[in-house]
Formats: sequence, C-alpha cells, structure tokens
Amino acid sequence: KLNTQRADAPAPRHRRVDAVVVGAGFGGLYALHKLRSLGLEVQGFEAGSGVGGTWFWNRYPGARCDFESVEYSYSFSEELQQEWSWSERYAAQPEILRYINHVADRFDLRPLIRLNTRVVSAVFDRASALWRVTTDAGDTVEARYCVMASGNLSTTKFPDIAGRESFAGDCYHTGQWPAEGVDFTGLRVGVIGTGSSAIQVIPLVAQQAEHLVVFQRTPPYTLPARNRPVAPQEEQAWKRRYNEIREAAKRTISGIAAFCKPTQSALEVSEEERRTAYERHWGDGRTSITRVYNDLLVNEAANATVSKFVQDKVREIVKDPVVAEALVPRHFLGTRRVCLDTDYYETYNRANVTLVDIQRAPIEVITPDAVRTAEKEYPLDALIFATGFDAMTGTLLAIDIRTSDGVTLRDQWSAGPRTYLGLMTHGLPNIFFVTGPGSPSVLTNMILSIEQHVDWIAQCLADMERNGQALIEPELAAQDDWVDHVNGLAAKTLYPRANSWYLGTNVPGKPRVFMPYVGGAEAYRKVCDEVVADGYRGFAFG
Ligand code: N01
Repeated sequence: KLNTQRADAPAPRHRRVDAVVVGAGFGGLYALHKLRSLGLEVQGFEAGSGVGGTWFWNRYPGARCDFESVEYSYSFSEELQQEWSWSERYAAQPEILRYINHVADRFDLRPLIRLNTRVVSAVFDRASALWRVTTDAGDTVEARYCVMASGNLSTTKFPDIAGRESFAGDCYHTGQWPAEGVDFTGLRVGVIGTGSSAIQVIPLVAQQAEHLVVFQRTPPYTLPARNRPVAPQEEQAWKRRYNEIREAAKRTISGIAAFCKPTQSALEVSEEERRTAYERHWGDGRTSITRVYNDLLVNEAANATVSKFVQDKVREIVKDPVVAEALVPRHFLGTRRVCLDTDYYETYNRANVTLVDIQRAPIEVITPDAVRTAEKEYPLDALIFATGFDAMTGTLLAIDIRTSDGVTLRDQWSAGPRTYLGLMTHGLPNIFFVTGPGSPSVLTNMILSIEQHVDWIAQCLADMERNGQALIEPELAAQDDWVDHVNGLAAKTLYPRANSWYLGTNVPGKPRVFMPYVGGAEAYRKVCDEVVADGYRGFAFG
C-alpha cells in the first residue's frame, strides 16, 4: 500500500520560461515566489498531487516537526508570520501541510505549479544556453535557469531483505503514507527501523495494534519533546519578538534561536554542573543537548558525558533491563540525527510491544506472513518500513542532469557530491541546488537554510540580469577548495565516526562522504555573503 499520491497527469505542455523550479515543498514554493518577484517567468513542477514536499508525503501517525513551529516557519513575510497561528509547540504534519497550502494560496503560487508531474531530465544546450527540462507527463520546457528544490529526504529507501516482495499483508513506508490513513486495530504489526520516523510512529501504532514488533538495528538517541499547546500569551510574545528571534537564529550553528551557542568545554566544568545542564536540556524538550558545550561533537571524552547521561535515562525509563540494554545507543550522541519523541521509551513498557535486536540476530527473510530473524519467526499482518531515504543526492541523481556536450551530474558526483557552497556544480551552468550537499542544510533549521539559499540565488540572478550575464558556474578550483574545506571540517568532528545517512552508508554502494557542511548556519551565511561582496568569488560568468 505505497502511496504514489498521483492523479492523472495533465496534458503535456511545451513552453519557454525564464526559470524552472523543481519541487513544491518549502524550498520550491519560496523559490517560485522570490523568482517571480524579480519579474522572471517561472514554471514549477511537483511530482505529488499537492504542494508540501516532505509534509505532503510523510503522513504517518505521529509525524510532526522536531523544531518548534515558531522557528520552523517562513520569515520572509511579516504579514504571514503575524497572521498564522500555530496550535502546538511542535506542529503535527496536518497543521504544517495546512500552513504550506495557506502560503501557496496567500502568495498565489498555484498557477505556477504543474502537479502530478515528475521531472525526469534536464539537459543544458550549450549553443542556446538553455536548459531543456522534460517530465514524465511529456512536458518540455526550456529555461535559462533551473532551481532544484527537490528535497534532501524525498527518495524513500527499502531494505534489501530477501523475500520482501513476497509479504502478503499490507506494507507501508513512512515516507509514502496513504493519505486516507491506516487502521491497525486488531493487527499484528511489524516496524523495521528506529530512526526519527520510527520513533514517532511506534508509540501511536502500539496504542492501536494488537501486537507491535519493532525490528531495531541501531538504537537512536531520542529525547522527550514535551510538546504542548501554544498558549495565547506565548503566541503574542513570539509575534512581538519575531524579528529578534529570526535574527538570533541566524547567529547560531543550528539556525535555531532557542539553541544556545556554546562557549565552554564539557570538560572544564564539574560533573555536577554538567549534570544540571543536561537535566535542564532534557527537561526543555529540545535537541539542543548537543549544543550545551562546544566540544560535544568533536571530543570523545566530552561526548561521553552527554551520551552516558541519555543512556542512563533509557535505563531509568524502560522497566525490563534486557530490553533497556538493547535500547541503549552505543554511538556518540549527535553523530546521527538526535530524535525528539513522545513516549518512545515508555512504549517498550507495554505488554503488546516486542523489541527485536536485529544487530544481534539479523533478519534472514520476509515470508508471506512473517519476518524471520536468525533466532525466531514473527508472524505479522502488516509491515511498516521506516527505513529512511537515499538522502541528499538520491533525488537529484534520479534526474538525468547533463549538458549537450556530455557533462553529467552523475559523473561529476560519482565519488560523492561535489559542489561550490552546496549551490552549484562545476560544468553545469545555471542550475542551482536549494540546500544542496556541501551546505549546512539538514544539520540546521531547514526553513532558515532554504530562505538563505533562495535569497542568495535570487540576488545572484538579479545581478546577472542587471549585468547582462547569461551564464554562471563555479570555477573548478573554487569547488575543489570548498569540497576540501567541507571534508576537512567534518573530519575534525565525531560525525564520520557513526554510520548514517549523512554519510550515505544507509544506501549500499553509495560513496562514503559526509555530505552536509558542519561549520554551522552563521559561518556558512558569512562565507556566502563574502563571496557576493567579493564579486562572486569562485564563480565564472559568461
Ligand atoms: O530514516 P533513518 P527516518 N535492515 O534513515 C533502519 C528527518 N525526519 O525516515 O540505522 C534493518 O533515520 C535504519 O537502521 P540503521 C530526519 O532528518 C525528521 O527515520 O541503518 N534496518 C534506521 O533505524 C531524519 O534523520 C522528522 O542501522 C534498516 C531506520 O531504518 C531523516 O528524516 C521525522 C535497514 C532508518 O532511519 C530520516 O529519518 C522523520 C535494513 N536493511 C524524519 N535499512 C522530524 O522532524 C534501514 N534500516 C521529526
């Protein structure tokens, strides 16, 4: 029961525009708005039957944002942020999707978007300096610029487990959840995976299913979200301070004003002081625990203090000591995405929930009515794959992006993504990646990073139009230096020490490269601004 969320594709269209925007999630919608405001004619394409991107597809029970809504929202329009009200501290998927739809209407973006239409190729013709974009609905659109806002977590991934296709019960992927919802009442349900999606879906499915079996390979670190309704006074206070909050967010590593910018080492304070600080952050309901001290993500001994703190919490909450021990994460906290949950660990105290440690006894086969591990068979009526995405590069590489003289994105990125500033790749002129690999993107508040990238791209296009420049691409040397810088920074941290989708290790055969820029939102913005101030240093124009 995989949701493709597609209606019949509209009749094909052939036209010439100034810019194509691929994707109508947070990134694509803002790009459409911004580019249109420059006076450009823009064509948007969206594979789904509605706008929303991530929030359109990930409709599983419990899906909600793990950044507070006050920060995980657009800042580009004062009217928008004043008129919209968030009902919860961490908005759930339906509310975020309503917000995105409101934005599409409020800024009249729908006429710019072809829904139910997946871009399959983009070929740059050197002679005419135009991109020719084709879709699975048969459209061909020529454009001077392409803006890829196709998402970092938009290509779902299934595990290569023998017999997967033979399962006779209903199968779901959290990232392609049926819009009409699913009723698991009375069913024996299996969940494979224990990442951010799984920790949200598990507590809710456990409340419904007759029995839930969770197949866990790597235990995550997850902290209590402490979600709650937003009180009217709280909302008014936000709304008075919105500009201050947005500006403060820009001056942080994570792009979140509520996250402190650490100045101290974890090792220069007493154990008691550390414990008090960690308790405060555990009580706050944020993932900011990784930012309490400035060396938690670079120093093993410092990290051990915070990792142990959370590990002990797991042992305190989960009653069965064997189950608790299996749930205790072993990697350095923060090197894989830290999750926020509501009752995740508590769910394992329920009588109808079984945790299966597939690190110890791997899944051998999926049969028509069961999942069999090296130790035991688990009969199931339904199976949920919470197995993640071919992150950051998967969606871009699924599109045949090339030039007429044979430069292809797939070749350029064959050993891992290579970009200048995460924005563009050498050899491929006039095509921009919104929050692409080599930018802070998934390590930060995505909305802040999307706005920063789209603003940068829009300014760049406005400058090109004004200066009569038709082409832009990064110089090879600038790109090489940037890639070295991104890799060098990552290598100084603990991030590459854990397998994760940041490194592509969840996809067999994918090059092991740490893809996001770890230097933080503030430092990254400064570099981007300096590049512009320095006459677009590292870019060549034609
Ligand atoms: O995916 P994941 P996700 N056999 O890749 C397991 C964002 N997000 O959809 O770690 C068995 O994190 C895999 O095990 P392992 C957020 O950025 C945000 O949960 O490879 N298991 C892992 O446990 C997040 O990080 C929000 O050992 C297999 C799980 O499947 C990102 O999206 C909510 C397997 C995949 O976890 C992705 O999260 C949801 C196999 N062959 C998502 N293959 C919020 O804002 C994979 N697994 C709240």
